[in-house]
Amino acid sequence: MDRTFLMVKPDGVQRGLIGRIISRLEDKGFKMTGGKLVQVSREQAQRHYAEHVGKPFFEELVDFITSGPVFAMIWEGDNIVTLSRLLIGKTQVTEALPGTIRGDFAAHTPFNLIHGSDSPESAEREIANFFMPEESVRYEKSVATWM
Ligand code: IDP
Repeated sequence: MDRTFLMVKPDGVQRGLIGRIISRLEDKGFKMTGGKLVQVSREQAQRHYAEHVGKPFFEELVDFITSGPVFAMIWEGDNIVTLSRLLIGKTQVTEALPGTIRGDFAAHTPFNLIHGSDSPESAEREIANFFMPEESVRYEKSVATWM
């Protein structure tokens, strides 16, 4: 089963959107297999956003992600990396379409509410940065054959 790392960013936690964001993923039929509130350290944030080191917004991004708790999650589903990014919407809020999480709830970049891995390889790297192996739970959903 494909899996990905999703994280409600500090703006989403502060705005009380954890539940509504989780609902979007549950509505699609995906399965959460790990989840917790985390106060991200600067080192952990720098590892998470290593691909953006040197970009003009990097320090601002690390400041943002460490500014309050995030809700870190592992989710499973067929093609979940691609499909969850479609649900999330484009990075820039001016391009995020209505109907997507960012399109419906975010109005300022970088405050775009949620992170989603961009490849299965990134997902595994990001999961390892946030979760111990025993923190993810294996279980079956009885509706899985219908979705
Ligand atoms: P993604 O979150 O849609 O995968 P990335 O390009 O990986 O997008 O960027 C990571 C995060 O960095 C974005 O979600 C956003 O919060 C922030 N960011 C990206 N581009 C900019 C920018 O041009 N200015 C400020 N922040 C940005």
